[in-house]
Amino acid sequence: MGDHELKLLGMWASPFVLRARLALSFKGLSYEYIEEEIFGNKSALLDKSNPVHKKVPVLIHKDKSICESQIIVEYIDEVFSGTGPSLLPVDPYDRAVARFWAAYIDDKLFSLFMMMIKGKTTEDKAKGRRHSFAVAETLEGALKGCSKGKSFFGGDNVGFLDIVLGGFVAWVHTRDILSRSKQFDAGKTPLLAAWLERFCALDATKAVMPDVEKLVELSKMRQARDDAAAAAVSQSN
Ligand SMILES: N[C@@H](CCC(=O)N[C@@H](CS)C(=O)NCC(=O)O)C(=O)O
Repeated sequence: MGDHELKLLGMWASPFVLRARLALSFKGLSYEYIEEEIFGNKSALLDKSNPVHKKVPVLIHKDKSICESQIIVEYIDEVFSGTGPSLLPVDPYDRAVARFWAAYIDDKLFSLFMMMIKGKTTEDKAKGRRHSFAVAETLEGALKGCSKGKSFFGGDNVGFLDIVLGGFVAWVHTRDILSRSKQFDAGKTPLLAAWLERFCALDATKAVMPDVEKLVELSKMRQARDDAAAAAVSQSN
């Protein structure tokens, strides 16, 4: 469990779990990782630790559970303020701006990802992808403003927003492979494209990044399953 009595309930492919893992990795904190079977057999520990949503990630710190990925990242930053780099900006206004963009990422980027993956028709999926390019352009402006010309949303170092967006990078690569295009295109969003490369090259990121080939396989499997279910429905009508 490491020196800090930390456990993380997770699922390897989850972008939200990746956020918690990134925060722990950048802080240099050790913890016990427990893989959950979220699509079938949720453990009694998960039910007990997140009775409201029964979702991962859940961080368990000295037997107290903390739910919701953004809240977990903030908690880690506050409780372990003396360990590793500081993640949230120091200035209250900069913190407010970071939280605004974090909410935007969850609200817009995540729902468009779901639309690209789970859209009922090819047109729905294409629409999701088109809208996600518009969201990337908005995030390009956010990166420009927050980084103040430096390498990361957090400035010279990775901060809260880098981790919030960073949770999605493995899925960005996965969608890029499946769609044979670039979500963060160097021509349209050069700052974001450079950020993606820089962020993925960091050791603390590499240490916790899920295997993109496995994510591609998982996506193909889910697609085949959804296609079979849709075909069965249309045959029964
Ligand atoms: N808003 C939550 C979202 C967490 C979430 O959606 N987790 C998914 C895995 S990606 C989950 O546990 N799903 C299980 C379920 O829906 O029953 C967060 O930021 O932590």
